[in-house]
Amino acid sequence: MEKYLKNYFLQVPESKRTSGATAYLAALDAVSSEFPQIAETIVQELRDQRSHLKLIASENFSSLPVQLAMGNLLTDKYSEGSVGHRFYAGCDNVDTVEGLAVSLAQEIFHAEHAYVQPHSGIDANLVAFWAILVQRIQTPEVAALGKKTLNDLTPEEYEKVRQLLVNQKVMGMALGSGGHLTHGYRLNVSAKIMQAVQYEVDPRTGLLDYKALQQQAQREKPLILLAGYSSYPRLIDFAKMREIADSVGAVLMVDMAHFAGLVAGKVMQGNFNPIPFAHIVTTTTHKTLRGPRGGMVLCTSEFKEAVDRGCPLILGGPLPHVMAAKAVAFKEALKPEFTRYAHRIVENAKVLAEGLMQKGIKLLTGGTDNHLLVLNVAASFGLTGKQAEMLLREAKFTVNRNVIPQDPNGAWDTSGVRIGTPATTTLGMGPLEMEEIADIIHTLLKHAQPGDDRKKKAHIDPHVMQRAQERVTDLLRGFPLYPEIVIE
Ligand code: DSN
Repeated sequence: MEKYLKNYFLQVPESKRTSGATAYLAALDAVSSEFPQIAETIVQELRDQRSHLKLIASENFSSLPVQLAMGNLLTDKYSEGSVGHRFYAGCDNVDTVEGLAVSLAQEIFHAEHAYVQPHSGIDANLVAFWAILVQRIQTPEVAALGKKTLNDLTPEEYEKVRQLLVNQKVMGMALGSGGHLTHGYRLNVSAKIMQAVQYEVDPRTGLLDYKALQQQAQREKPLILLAGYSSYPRLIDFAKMREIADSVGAVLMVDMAHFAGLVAGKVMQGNFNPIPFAHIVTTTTHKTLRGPRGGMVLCTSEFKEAVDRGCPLILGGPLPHVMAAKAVAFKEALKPEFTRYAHRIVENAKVLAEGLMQKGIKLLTGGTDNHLLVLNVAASFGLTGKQAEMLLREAKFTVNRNVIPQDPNGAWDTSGVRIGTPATTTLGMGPLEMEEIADIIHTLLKHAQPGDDRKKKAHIDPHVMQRAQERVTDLLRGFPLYPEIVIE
C-alpha cells in the first residue's frame, strides 16, 4: 500500500472510511506510482482549494462521485457520431452513458433535445452557431437554389454561397456589459465567422434596456440574437428577448453557462427560464450546475439533427468519461437538495451584496438577483481590479478581476472584481458567513494604498493583511472541503 491510502487507513478508523475517499486516495497512489509529482500536485491543489475561499463566480466544487466517474477506461473509447449512430464499433456502453446523460438533461430542463458532447462552453457555442447557420441561413441566393439548409447544397452550390456566411449577424452582449467573448467580441472566432453586433447595458443603470435592444435589433436584423452573460448580476427576461427575436425573424440563442444550476434548481422560472423561449440554449456543466468541466446544447427539434452532428463536424471525439460524470451530476441536480442549494446560492449572493453596499462599496447595478456581483473597486477604493485581485488572493480569497462598462483601466487591469457564491454555498456557508466575508473584504480593501503606478501591487499594512488571513482561515475551518479525504 502506498502513502496516501496508508496514511488514511492509519488516521481514520474503518467505521468512518468512505468509498469515495478510499477510491480518491487509491487513485492518487496509482498515479504516484507512475509520476509522483503529478499526484503531489493534485494534492497541492486540494490544499490550495481548502485553504482559500473560492469566490470565483464560474467555479464550484463537484462531488466525489462526479469526479470519480471521470477516472476510468471510458477515456479510451472513440465514439464519434451520436447515440446509436457511431463511426466506430463497440460503442454500446458509451451509448448507455451518453443516452442517460441526454435523458437526464432533458428531464432537468424540460428540453426537446439535449446534446452532451461539447467539451466546454465555447465548444457548445460553436456547435450552436453552426447549427443555426446550417438551418437558418436563408438568403435570396440560397432560396434561389431551392434548398432548405446548407447541408442540402451540393459542394458546387455551396461554393456559390460560402461568402454569405460572413454576412450573417450575431447580436450579443458586449464583454464590458457582462457578455462573453463568444458573444461577438471582435477578436473571438464568433466575430470572425459572422458579423458581430454588440449590445450594451444602459450606462446610467448598468441594466439591460429592452426598448433600446428592440430598436437595435430592428436596425441590425441579426440572424442570431444571443442572450446570456458572464458578469451581469441581474435576471434576463427571456420572454421579452424572444419577442424581440421574433419581431426581426432572428433565432434566440441563450448561453446559460453561468446560471444553468439556477434554472435546474428552479430559481429562474417563468420569463427568467430560457428553455421555453429560446430556440437553442448552450451551457457549461461545471459552474452553478456543479458537474464536471464540460459543455452542453439544448435545443428544439428543428436544430436536433444539426446539433447532433457537432462531432465530428465541429468537435473532436466525445469524452465518454466526462459524459459519465455529467450523467452523475444531472442525477444530483434532480434531487430536492439541489433545488435548496440553488436557492441558497442567490440568498447568499444577496446578503453578500447588501453587506458590501452597506459599507459603501459600489456594486454594478446596485446589487444582484443571481449568483454573482461585480465590485467597482476603482470607484470604491481607487484600486485596479488586478490590484484588488492580488490583495484578496494574498488574504486567501480566490476571485477574478473583471471589466466594467467603458472600463478606463482596460481588459487586463480592469476596474472591477467579480465574485460569486456557488462554491461557498456548496461548502455549506450561509448568511452569517456572507456578512463576515463582506466585512473582511471591506476592511482589507479600505486599507490598501494603490500607489502612483497602478500597474504595481497595492501596498497594505502587513498587520491588516495578517488579520484578514486569520479571519478567512477561521471561517474555512468550519466548512472543510471534502472533509472525508484525509491527507497527511
Ligand atoms: N471563463 C468563464 C467565466 O469565468 O465566466 C466563462 O467562460
